[in-house]
Amino acid sequence: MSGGKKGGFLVSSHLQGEAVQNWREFVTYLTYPIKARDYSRWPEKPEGWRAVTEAYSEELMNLACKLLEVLSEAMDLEKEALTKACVDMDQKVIINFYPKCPQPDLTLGLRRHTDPGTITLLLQDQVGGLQATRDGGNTWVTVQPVEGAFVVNLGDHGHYLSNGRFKKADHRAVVNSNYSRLSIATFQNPAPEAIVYPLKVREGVKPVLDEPITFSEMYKRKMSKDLELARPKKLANEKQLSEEELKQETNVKPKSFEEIFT
Ligand SMILES: O=C(O)CCC(=O)C(=O)O
Repeated sequence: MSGGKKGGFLVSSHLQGEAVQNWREFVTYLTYPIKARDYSRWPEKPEGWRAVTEAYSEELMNLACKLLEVLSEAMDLEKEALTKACVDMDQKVIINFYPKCPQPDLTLGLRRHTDPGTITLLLQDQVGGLQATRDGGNTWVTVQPVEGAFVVNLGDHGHYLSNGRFKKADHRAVVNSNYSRLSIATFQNPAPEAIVYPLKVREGVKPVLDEPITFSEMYKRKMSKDLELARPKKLANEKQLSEEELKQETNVKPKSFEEIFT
């Protein structure tokens, strides 16, 4: 099994040029649409892993569809509104392993981020390390693990569809020096060509987006914004650059949706 564009085993997942690297190893693979599955990138061991994974993915796809129905109703929309807005829902799984770390204060398991998709179902072990913030990262609340329970995070897509009424989960993972930690994140995403725009805009309220865009375009913009934020920090640390030099050095072309996301 190898790393690569459509999944596989990877160590850390920092953005190109980012100063802080994530203290994690992970396996990632696409599970939906079924035709996109690339079994050559799925682990061969332990025996039975593939069958269990397929069953797990199907159960989580069903659960996600139910949750989207509930969310649609909470947004005063018809039950099928969110699933329809996803066109044909994609699913991607990441199994995160955070080894115990001798100096946890100097790193993060996974840097602060929001998930790009509609919702994420996260299963975490009993070690704990998931944290969320509501004030832009000034304070962090630990999401205590509950045995057998999923954490459901709203992603950017869900946030935009609700016109910002429902907030995207701004989160990160910290590590500790005593225990390694495992989590499984199942990302429920719209199809790349799905249109991202609020499904209902209340009277007198401004839409959170200027225009409808595709999910693939939304993702590209998100990645290029993240790159912009990450690179200057790293460059400024490495060398004393003038503002003009910094601008030129940070003018990197963002990768396409297909390059990054699949
Ligand atoms: O491990 C965690 O608790 C968070 C995982 C996560 O946010 C991710 O995989 O995107």
